[in-house]
Amino acid sequence: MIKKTEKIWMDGKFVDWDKANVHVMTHTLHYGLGVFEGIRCYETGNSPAIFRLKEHVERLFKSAHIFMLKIPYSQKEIENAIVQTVKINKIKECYIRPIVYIGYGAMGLYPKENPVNVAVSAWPWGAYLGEEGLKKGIRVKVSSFIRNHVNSQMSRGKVCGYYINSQLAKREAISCGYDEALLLDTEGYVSEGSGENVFIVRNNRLKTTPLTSILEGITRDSIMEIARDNGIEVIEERFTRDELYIADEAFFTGTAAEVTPIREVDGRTIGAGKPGEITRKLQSVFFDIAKGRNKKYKSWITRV
Ligand code: PPE
Repeated sequence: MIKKTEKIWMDGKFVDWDKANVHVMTHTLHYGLGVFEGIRCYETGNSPAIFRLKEHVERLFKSAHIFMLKIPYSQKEIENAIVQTVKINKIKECYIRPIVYIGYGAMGLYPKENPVNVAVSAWPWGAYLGEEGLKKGIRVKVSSFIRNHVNSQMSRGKVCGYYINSQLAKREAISCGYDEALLLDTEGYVSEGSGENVFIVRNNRLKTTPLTSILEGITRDSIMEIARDNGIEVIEERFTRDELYIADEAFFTGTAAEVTPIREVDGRTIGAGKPGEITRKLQSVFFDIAKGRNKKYKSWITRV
């Protein structure tokens, strides 16, 4: 169950958590067109800090632009709403979920007059794939469901309806005894997890899927920059599932998943079956930055 906090920002006002309701005829609930973000805030010792706030809000607006949703606020106003939501709830570490949705009005697929509503909630959310997964690695299944074609699931957007495909994949993986699903693209190359980007390490080189059929992950971007700064070569290149099977190391990245090592894929052990050296290094630098312990990347965090 979600851990409740006190207030949720809805269209410019703070509302009690239990009263933050929408009408059952809310358009997005029926048709799935809404855009959202997932952002994390970490305790830094003297204040909570939001990780890459500006980039997340920018992506929210880009998602809305692709789907022709007009957000009735500026990016600055949404950034501010997010900071205030963390502040008012007095939480130190949390996950933040801004959502832009088509509200109550007409039904049907062309809701010209319906309002575009915005809400921001924040609540404590621990390790997405479990504490143990974060430490020891998880078991992944290549899904029988493919990631939707890029001309339907346009990958620069983070859109509510996209996640029905992710849920099919996730349910299948779990019903088969795995922790998470990995989807292939329409041409059979590795694309992304149900809610994560994927990386492999082979011969000390880091490889990740290019931005053709995946969400432009902000954690992915952060990890690539951290790797390069640490002298690790990074390439963005398509790869197949068997290259993943023979990788020395593999891991998922995402706001919720953070940096989660992968120790097994489709019954094949990855590397030594435990988090590899490069994965552990990148994971540790990532948490140091997010938790305000690495001054070099202080522009990535917004103190609350
Ligand atoms: N791919 C997908 C499909 C995806 O949903 C996410 C984030 C990523 C890649 C990584 O993106 P980024 O967070 O910017 O590094 N998934 C979000 C939703 C998770 C959920 O279950 O809800 C997240 O991690 O917040």
